Amino acid sequence: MSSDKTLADWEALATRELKSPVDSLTWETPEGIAIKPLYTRDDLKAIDHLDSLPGFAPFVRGPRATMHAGRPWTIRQYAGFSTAEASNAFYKRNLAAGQKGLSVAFDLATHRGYDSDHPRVVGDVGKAGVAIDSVEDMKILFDGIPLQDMSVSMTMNGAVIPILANFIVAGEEQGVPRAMLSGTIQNDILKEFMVRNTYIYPPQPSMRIIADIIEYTAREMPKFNSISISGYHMQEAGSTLVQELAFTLADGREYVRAAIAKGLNVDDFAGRLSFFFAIGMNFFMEAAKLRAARLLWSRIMEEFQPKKASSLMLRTHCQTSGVSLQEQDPYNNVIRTAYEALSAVLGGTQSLHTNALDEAIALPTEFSARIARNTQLILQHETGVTKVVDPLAGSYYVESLTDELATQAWALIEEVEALGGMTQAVATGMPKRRIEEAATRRQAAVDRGEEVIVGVNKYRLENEDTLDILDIDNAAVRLAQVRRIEDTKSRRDPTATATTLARLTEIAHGGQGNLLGAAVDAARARATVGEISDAMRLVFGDHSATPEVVSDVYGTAYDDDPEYTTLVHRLGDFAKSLSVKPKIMVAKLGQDGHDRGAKIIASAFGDIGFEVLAGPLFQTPEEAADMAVSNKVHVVGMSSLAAGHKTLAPQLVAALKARGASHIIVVVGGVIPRQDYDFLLENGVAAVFGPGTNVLEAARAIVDLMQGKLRNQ
Ligand code: MLC
Ligand code: 5AD
Repeated sequence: MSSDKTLADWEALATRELKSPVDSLTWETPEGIAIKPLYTRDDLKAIDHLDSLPGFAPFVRGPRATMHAGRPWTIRQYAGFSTAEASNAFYKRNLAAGQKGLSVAFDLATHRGYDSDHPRVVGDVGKAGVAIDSVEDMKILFDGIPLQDMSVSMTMNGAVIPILANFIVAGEEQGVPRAMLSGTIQNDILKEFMVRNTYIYPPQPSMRIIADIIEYTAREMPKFNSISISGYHMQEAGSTLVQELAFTLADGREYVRAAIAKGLNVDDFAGRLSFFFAIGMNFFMEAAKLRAARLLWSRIMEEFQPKKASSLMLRTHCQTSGVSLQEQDPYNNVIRTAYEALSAVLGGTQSLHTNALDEAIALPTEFSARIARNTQLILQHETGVTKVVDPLAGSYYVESLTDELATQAWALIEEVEALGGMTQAVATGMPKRRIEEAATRRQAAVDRGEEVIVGVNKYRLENEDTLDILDIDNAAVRLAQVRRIEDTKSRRDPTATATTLARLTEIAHGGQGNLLGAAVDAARARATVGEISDAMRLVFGDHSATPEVVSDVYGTAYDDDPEYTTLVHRLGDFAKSLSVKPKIMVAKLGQDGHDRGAKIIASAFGDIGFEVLAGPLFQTPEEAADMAVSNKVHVVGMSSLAAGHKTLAPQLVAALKARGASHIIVVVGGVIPRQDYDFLLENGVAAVFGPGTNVLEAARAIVDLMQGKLRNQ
């Protein structure tokens, strides 16, 4: 029966039901998209992608004709910790239990091109991922895993040349020629400068490295995806979905231009570009985002006039959102991850990682990894979602969202173009600033309870059980790695190592040849990751960034909130009594580049009335102590998200003491398991602020500490 009711009839009925105008139900998302309570056929009128079919450009409905019905997405869990031996055993168990593809997480020392015996990485070895120093480690990592059959993703951007070279040689020594290797290397440096921060060299040589890798893989490794253009980390850093979409696709366009500038034909490499997005809690919007991404990418690629349809195709990996997961009531994370996974699947992902429930505090354990993996296995085998292609197509709401996201992202992509493309835009700091503003705004919304997080700012438990978590003995891993480095160096032919490294430096200088090609020779000659990185450092130098802090975002969100105002006044009075503004240094130690938390704290504390000194990334404890002392700060807030806190915080306390500066209060914030609080407090740390901390409460606690301590002096 067709209805004779009109939209006006519905509006009248809805207004009566609501007892206020229907517009009051419109939800403004962080993207600035107005979500109406009802979508109808009318909303589809202006949308022109509705008739497209899966497998055909512009691929809104998916890159493959049969999508998950023909082949389900790859269950690809990102993992790696401590040594190559331990990670290899973990991979084998996961594969036996239903995982389909591998995805390697390297430790931060490796990311930044340092061998495990380097003094700057004492707190980082084996912590956030597996330590890899040479081919010998890489061979152990894949021992018993046939590389001709297994697709391997490697998340590596800074030390991408030595790591890919080591992988190629490990394959070779397993008897698998490089042409048969399948997998993906992340190799996406632009987002590192924006959000993830595991860069080594400045932007220009970094872009050259990418072009060299695309060239090498296009010629020699036809089954290997040369890049994984990543928006994931932008969302983790606090971006909106429009920003994630726009900046990622703009990055992709920049890489295509770099490869073409190197003389490559677009059809020779475009089919092996791949993407990577985060999937957060805005369920329909996230699925729509993947559809919009495919639509826009094919539009961007049309500009390069490819002949092959596959050159227009966006294929992507997705990971459920780490930042959406919480320390409090952690089993809720299983539920969040399951919704996010379903959204990624409905959006048509090719490959998926589901986060573990202990995400907010540690790396997965055997148990949490099993639940995370089973979340995908159950989706694939029990729910029927794989049986049909793009089931959300035709939904008034999802199609409207797809269109709206595409329109908004396109406008931002045009803004980037007007700045001269993404490399230029990154140099102006625009994308990073926009993301940091969005992150700070979001934090204020959570702190104010406007955005509900169950178990954190609403329905919080009175007592939390402690969770068993993975704890890595960083010192033992480091010792084992140092021994293997010594052993590898003692067995190699020093002339071959030196010659191949010199050749790499020469190519970096502008000599003929491909950086990756030369690095493969060096890796074969057992040059280490650090040595290969240094051979290029000699020419390229190190990139260093001065941290910028956004202001007036957090404070503005509080407007004239009484609690906020009270704190601001209290701080003001305290400043008068001290005759200076209370001064806090926000420090990032070791190779941990995750700076979302540090940036939010710096920005919010500045608004509240602290004088904030933002330390640079990658300081040693001694460097941070020097900076704190010479700037006469009252407090050092160390932000730790990569598990180095147990090594680095006591070192910072000791370094301050050695400089006669024990009066400086040390607090630690970030991903700190409850199990570690006592250890830190016993080792000179005055307070610990774990995940889910309300920024205003942290500020209040720090003022308490300062007033207590400084009054007594
Ligand atoms: C797929 N195939 C089909 C099909 N679907 N064939 C017939 N019918 C269908 N319906 C074919 C494909 O063409 C392909 O073959 C093969 O099956 C595999 O499918 P795929 O879709 O290409 O999947 P996969 O191999 O898993 O590749 C997915 C990818 C890739 C293209 C997105 O780049 C990838 O795996 N990325 C993972 C990235 C990742 O794990 N990153 C972790 C980041 S963690 P052929 O021959 O065409 O190849 C991180 C965190 C941090 O970054 O910060 O540390
Ligand atoms: N093992 C498993 N997952 C990891 N992540 C980061 N490092 C590891 C690791 N070694 C995941 C977390 C994090 C995201 C960047 O990747 O989910 O949020």
